[in-house]
Amino acid sequence: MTDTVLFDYWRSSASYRVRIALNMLAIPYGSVSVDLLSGKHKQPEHLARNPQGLVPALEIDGHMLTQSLAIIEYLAETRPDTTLLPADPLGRHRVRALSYAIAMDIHPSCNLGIVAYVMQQASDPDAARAAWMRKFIGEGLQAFERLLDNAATGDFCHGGKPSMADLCLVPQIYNARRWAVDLTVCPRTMAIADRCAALPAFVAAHPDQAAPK
Ligand SMILES: N[C@@H](CCC(=O)N[C@@H](CS)C(=O)NCC(=O)O)C(=O)O
Repeated sequence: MTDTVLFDYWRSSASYRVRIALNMLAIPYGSVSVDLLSGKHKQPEHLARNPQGLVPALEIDGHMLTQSLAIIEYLAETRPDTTLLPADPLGRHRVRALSYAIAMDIHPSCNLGIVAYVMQQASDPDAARAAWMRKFIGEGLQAFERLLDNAATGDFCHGGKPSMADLCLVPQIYNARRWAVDLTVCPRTMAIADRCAALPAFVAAHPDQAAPK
């Protein structure tokens, strides 16, 4: 079996999702940090891994994979006994819908390149960035809270085991805290996020563990 290498950045939510998945599946992997702040993700070396110029990219099973949710689904399909996606179609739909609510609706509007552009247009860039983050993460998480008001929600976003949706939620909450988003209005979401955050696979994937020493 080829070595598994994750090309990531410690604060990247999308990378954090994949780190949790690899830990949950006990897949040993090495990490290569791609420094977003100095633009390493736009250099030819990283574009050869991911032509989009984004992290993460995962080298696994002799392939270079991109897109965190597609990577997680690949892992769910190729590794036995995962709880990342439920066995039933309706359950899979729900886990994907919850995951997309974060990964496709909240996360892209708060990405580095987007926010850098917002800052360029503003007379007070730092204040504009903070207001932008609070608005889009706050509104998105309030919608997520409403989605969790569902009989299929259990100790975790879907039922009693962590799934891909929880892997999306925890990094988004890390990001929300970074920007001082009001999370008191999302009690259901926070109870699940706190429960996940205590699990070893999530602890080991935390940005504090992945930060360059
Ligand atoms: N949909 C992609 C998103 C990847 C993504 O946006 N990664 C961010 C870090 S979380 C990034 O590389 N940002 C660099 C930039 O915006 O220039 C995925 O889930 O993998």
